[in-house]
Amino acid sequence: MVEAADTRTVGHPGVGRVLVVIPTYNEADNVSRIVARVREAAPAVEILVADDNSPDGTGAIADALARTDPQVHVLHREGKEGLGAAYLAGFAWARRRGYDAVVEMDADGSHAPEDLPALLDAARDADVVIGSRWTCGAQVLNWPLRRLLLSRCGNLYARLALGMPVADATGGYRVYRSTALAAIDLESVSSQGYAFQVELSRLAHRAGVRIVEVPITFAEREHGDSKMSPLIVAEALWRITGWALQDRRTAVRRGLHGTADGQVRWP
Ligand SMILES: Nc1nc2c(ncn2[C@@H]2O[C@H](COP(=O)(O)OP(=O)(O)OP(=O)(O)O)[C@@H](O)[C@H]2O)c(=O)[nH]1
Ligand SMILES: [Mg+2]
Repeated sequence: MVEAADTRTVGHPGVGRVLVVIPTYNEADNVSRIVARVREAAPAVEILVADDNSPDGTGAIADALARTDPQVHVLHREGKEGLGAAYLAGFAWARRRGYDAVVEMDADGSHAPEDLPALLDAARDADVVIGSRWTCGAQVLNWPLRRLLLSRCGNLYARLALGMPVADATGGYRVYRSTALAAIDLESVSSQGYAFQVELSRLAHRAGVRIVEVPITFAEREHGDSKMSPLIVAEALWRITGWALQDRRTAVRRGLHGTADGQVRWP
């Protein structure tokens, strides 16, 4: 029998030691379930629950899980600062401890841990793997029409405005290898909600790292409340527009030529 410590050292073949960062805010109904599913689906990975002092006691539930499982860790943060800040703290935690790859995963079950082995397999030949809802073979279950439209339109806008060949730039189920995290200037990242995922996609694309998309089965959350708000959508819209304008200004200054489709190719 392989001891837990040995399994942790081995990690995922061809990728190395993997830390799944799960940000939580009021996910008491979900946190035990998602941790158990990850442990079952990918026994060699470790988990970091990054909790923003959830009033519903999610942090204490995560602590109890960590006490009985050496592959589960908890990062307690002082208060709610948004998804982006929680992920940045999780990335820093992972880098200090020398993990070879970090996974982003929601706590609400929308990102199926059963898809994780396929994402990690793809990471053998990529620096960033995006679990994509909008790639051939993906499935989106039980999402209302308005959420489907929001995601499709938001991704279309991000792709055209930023010239990124990424179908699901807002998706939050991802693998970042340490090579990608080292190439991206994480200090410069300031967005919070969906914009955080778009900003990291943009920075990864501009850093020239290898990005691949793998189809996933995405499902609407079954328990707990969404933290999505009109403010998060608005943040994504104004930030994407701001980056697009900034890219064009930079391109003009450097004498780069836009392409026929109005996009800018980075050298
Ligand atoms: N630590 C931390 N986690 C957060 C914060 N806001 C959201 N989260 C977590 O981020 C993940 C995604 O949030 P969701 O509310 O599911 O947002 P969403 O998936 O865009 O929206 P839905 O599709 O409606 O579920 C969940 O695990 C949340 O608990 C925050 O401010 N701090
Ligand atoms: Mg969700």
